[in-house]
Order: sequence, then structure tokens, then C-alpha cells
Amino acid sequence: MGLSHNRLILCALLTLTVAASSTVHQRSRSTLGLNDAAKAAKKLYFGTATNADQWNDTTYYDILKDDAEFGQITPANVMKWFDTEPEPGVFNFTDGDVIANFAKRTGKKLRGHNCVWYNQLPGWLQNGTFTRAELALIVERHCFELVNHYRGQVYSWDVINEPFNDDGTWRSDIFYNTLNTTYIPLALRAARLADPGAKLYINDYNIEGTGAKATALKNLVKDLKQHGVPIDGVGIQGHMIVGELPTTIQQNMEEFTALGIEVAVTELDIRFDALPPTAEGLAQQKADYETFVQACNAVPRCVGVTVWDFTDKFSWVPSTFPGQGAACPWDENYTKKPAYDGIIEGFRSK
Ligand code: 9MR
Repeated sequence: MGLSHNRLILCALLTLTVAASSTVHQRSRSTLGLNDAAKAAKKLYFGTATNADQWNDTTYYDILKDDAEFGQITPANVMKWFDTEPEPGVFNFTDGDVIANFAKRTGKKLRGHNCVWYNQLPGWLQNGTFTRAELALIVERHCFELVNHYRGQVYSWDVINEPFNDDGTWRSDIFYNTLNTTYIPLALRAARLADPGAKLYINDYNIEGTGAKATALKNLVKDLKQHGVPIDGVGIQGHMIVGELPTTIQQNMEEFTALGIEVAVTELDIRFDALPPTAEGLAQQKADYETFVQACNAVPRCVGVTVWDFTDKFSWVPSTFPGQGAACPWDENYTKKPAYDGIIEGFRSK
């Protein structure tokens, strides 16, 4: 009796040991995910933009929540002005909270996107007329309320989004046209007051390589620092076309970080301007993802890389650029493209 009882226990233990060792074996054999690779390279995260209405696609949701793939998320739409202050002084954080709560639940970093942008504004603001003093208060109130609501939950905020034209001149929009450049420090100071722990960023596209637009942003950062205005980082969006990467990505990041700020790649995707992609094209896309990630990897104060969604199924590209697309590391059927391995290799490069 005693013996067979002991045998049973021994058998059970053996089974457990075998099961455990096979789990270990499977784990060690499996390849690193994107966030794993970013962390192994001493970056803070690899992340993605997302919309909550995509989450009922279970394949999407499973990949999104996997910590091995994503350690950070950015709401693609719901923290923008149209959704968060639909009427003057009336704030709505319902949709933003869904994203913020998911980030909290899954232990992912959250990027706030965004406080002040010319696009996706509510009608009352887009079509309103305001004096300088009125609009200054509107900007301050919006940034303060928005950032304050998520106080303690956000790693970094895109306080200012896309303030420049491609030639480095200021974008003509309701903010610049009414307040000149004063809306920038107003917004940054309100955000700092609301959440002293959040990194405050200015985020833009077509600043991936050196050039007029990147120079304008560098001059703005210098000017803000000289005047004691809080600025912690520049977001380099990275909406690129396959085969058309600038050659100065790393140098450009180094020039930004030399100003005493960090940088992050905030919206990376590399699209084909003609579809479908050829095998050669996919290899070029892989090389381009690798080049971009490698640049971040080589710059210590480049803190992380975020893609502007991870699957072609939900990419913003085809609706904005008809006939173009296939920009993401996963295709529309959730098959990883060579681009996926390009990202991993970019983080491995030293
Ligand atoms: O992904 C966003 C898309 O769903 C919106 O329709 C679009 C409106 O312009 O904005 C997209 O996100 C943009 C981001 O907020 C700022 N940089 C460019 C992104 C792609 O257009």
C-alpha cells in the first residue's frame, strides 16, 4: 500500500518535472517578440497604436496584449480633441479610459496622443472665432484637463502634434493664426502642471532625416529650453515609403538628443506606393525597418519604437493614400512579414 502510494507520488512528480522541462524547452526555443527584443537592447518598449473597436477581432487582441510583442500602446484617435472636449469645457474621457485601463491591466506603457493638433478638432473649435485671450484659455484648459485626467498613467504625452510645414515654416492653423507661437509654451506648461511625471513631447512627420523641417524643430527645442519651457522629447513619427528612407536618420536623432532631450519613434510604418508587394519589395521593406530601428538602437536616448498599428488589416494608409499600403509588420491575415524580422535584427545590431 505504502509503496504504491509512494510510486504514485513519484509518478506525479516525474510527470510534473517532464511537463515543466518541456515548457522551459519550448520557451527557450521560441523566438523573441518585438518588445522582448527592444528590452534586450535596453530600450523602454516596443509599442503600437491601437483603436479599441478593433479588439473584438480576437487574433488582433491576442497579439496586442502579448507582452512579448508590445510593451506600450498609443490611442490612435480617442484622446484627440474632438473626442475629449466635444463641447467647450465639457470633457469626455470614456473612450480614452478604455485604452488607459487596458494599458494598466496589461502593464503596458501609455503614450498620450495628443493635446494640440490642427486636425480632428471639434466643430465648435474648428469653426469658432476667438480672441487671443479666449483661445489661450481654451488651449490651457484643454491641455490641463486632459493631462490631469490621466495623471500618473502616461509615460509620455504628444503635447504638440505636427506644428510645422515641410519647409520648416509654421503651420497655419487656428492656434498659430490666433496665438502665433505662444500656444506652444502655454500647452507645455499646462501639461507639466497637470502631470509633472509625464514626459512632454513635440511630435511630427518628415523630420526623420536632417533637413528644413527637422532644423525648425531643433531650433524650437533650443528656444524652449533657453526660456525654461518644459520639453522632454521629440517624437519622430516615421511614416515612410519602402526604398525611400533618408540616409541621416541616426545623425538626426543624435542632433536632437544633443539638445538635452530624448527621442522616440512614435508612428513607424513603411508603405508600398504600389501594390501588391513583390518578394523583392518585401525584402527592401525588411531592410528599411531594420535601418530605422537600428538608428534608434544606436542612439542611447532614443527610448523606444512604436508602429502606427501592427497589421495591414487596420492600417490608416490605404484610406489616405489609395492604392498604397502593406506598411505594417503583420499582413492583413496576421502573417508576419520579413519586416518583423527586420525589426528584431535592428534591435540586435550593435
Ligand atoms: O490613425 C489615425 C486615423 O485613424 C485618423 O483617421 C487620422 C486623421 O488624420 O489620424 C490618424 O493618425 C495620425 C496621427 O494622429 C498623427 N500622425 C499621422 C497619423 C496618420 O494619419
